[in-house]
Amino acid sequence: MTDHLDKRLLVVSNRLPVVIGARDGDWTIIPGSGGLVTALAPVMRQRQGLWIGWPGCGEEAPIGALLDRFAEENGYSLAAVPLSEDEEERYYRGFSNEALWPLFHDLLGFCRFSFDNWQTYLDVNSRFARVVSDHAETDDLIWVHDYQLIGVGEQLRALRMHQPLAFFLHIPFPAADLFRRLPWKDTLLRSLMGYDLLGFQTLRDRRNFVYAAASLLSGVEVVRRKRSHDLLHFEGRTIRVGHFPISIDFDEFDQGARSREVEDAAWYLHENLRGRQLVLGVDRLDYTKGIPERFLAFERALEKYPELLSRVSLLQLVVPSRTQVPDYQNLKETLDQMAGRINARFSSPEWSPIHYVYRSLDRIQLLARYRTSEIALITPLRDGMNLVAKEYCASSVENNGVLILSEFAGAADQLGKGALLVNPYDIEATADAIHRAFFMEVDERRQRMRRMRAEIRRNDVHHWLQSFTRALSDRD
Ligand code: GDG
Repeated sequence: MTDHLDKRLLVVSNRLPVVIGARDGDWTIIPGSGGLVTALAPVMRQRQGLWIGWPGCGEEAPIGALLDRFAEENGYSLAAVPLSEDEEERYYRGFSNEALWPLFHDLLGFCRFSFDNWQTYLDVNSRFARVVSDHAETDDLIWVHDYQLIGVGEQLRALRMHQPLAFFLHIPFPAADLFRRLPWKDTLLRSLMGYDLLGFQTLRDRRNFVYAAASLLSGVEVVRRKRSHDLLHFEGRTIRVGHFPISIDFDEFDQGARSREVEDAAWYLHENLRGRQLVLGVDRLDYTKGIPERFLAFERALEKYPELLSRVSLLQLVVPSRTQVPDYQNLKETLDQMAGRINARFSSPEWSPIHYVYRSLDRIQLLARYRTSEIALITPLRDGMNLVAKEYCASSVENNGVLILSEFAGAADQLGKGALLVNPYDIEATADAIHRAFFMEVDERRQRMRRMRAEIRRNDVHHWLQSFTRALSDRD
């Protein structure tokens, strides 16, 4: 049996884990933030890994020199796959974000299926595969990430690469009946079957995929179903399919939230609240995150339970995202209007119900808000996992936060016993959950939060990484 745990890791993702910029005429390259970078960076360092992706900057940047500098400073290497503006438009904004993203989040109405975009998606996926084959060594473990790069595995096989090929999907996999609507469903399924290991976020995603593959692609045979994984046979190969819920570095959030800087920032926030409870929402600007529905539920709570007036505010942080895509621009306008309308309806001279902030906060300010908010309202219409929910719990160091969580977030599988689960389309029930959370006794808050924190501590991101890489070595 080969032990994949010692192999060099070659990670492939749409974006490299860096931010490249220019300051006062000097180019800078710094590690990006986000769960995946935090999770993978230590392992990449330990195994002198290689990360391949689009650098996210134009050709004017001295990319070679910047990547060398990054490798020296961070202990693992990067290789860039450049994209032209047209490719960025068609492969990334077009096919990935206007076809696969909404389809995989069950939002067929947002889908735009364009044959030209699909062709560019395939071309860019082959380009990624060629860069991988130029850099890969015989003993590498190749790990491709997410919906933008589904086709890379099959292309690598066509290039006769014999290394183990693994893929992890960060977003949900839809039910077969929905997936069937994709005009290129066969090719996409066949591409997924090009990997040796397929990882999904939840058991539901894994089942959706296995059912779609077995029912829509001829020649797929399910040879074993176990609790931990399924084995499929296709064209003489065996494909292992598992679910590996991604997580966060619990200790980092727990310790970060206890730090002096966060404590000071949290104290300052608290002083300004004058005894009011804070309900927190944190999301990338995205129509899958259910922000308009959340505003309506909060409005309904104020209408239905007047005892909440002046005693609770919703702080909604929205991080700008995909700003070039029209649906995202429309959503921004909708949110501006809704927040304005609700505030005009309920505000008093010393209180406004919704504080809507459209920008990214630094980590200390984010953790301070996690720590201070008595309630988190995280209600995506559909979400692969939702790391914000886990970050909120890990930062709730006084054990007294209440998490209201959508039952359609992958995180509901792990946090369902401690959170108040809601259907985000059910405005009435979400309003009731806000009321219940507001009046929840301290003992119940503590009991629920302790459960969730214990779960995240046990199943943290290091555990996720280990179980995924271990699954590649198992042969049963
Ligand atoms: C995709 C899937 C899956 C947010 N605001 C600020 C900020 N953030 C950080 C959070 C968190 C991240 O952004 C958002 O992660 P999510 O998991 O919630 O959502 P997606 O971006 O949609 O991620 C998702 C994930 O991939 C991993 O597999 O869970 O389902 O859609 O880490 O902390 N960070 C800072 N300032 C902010 O204002 N610094």
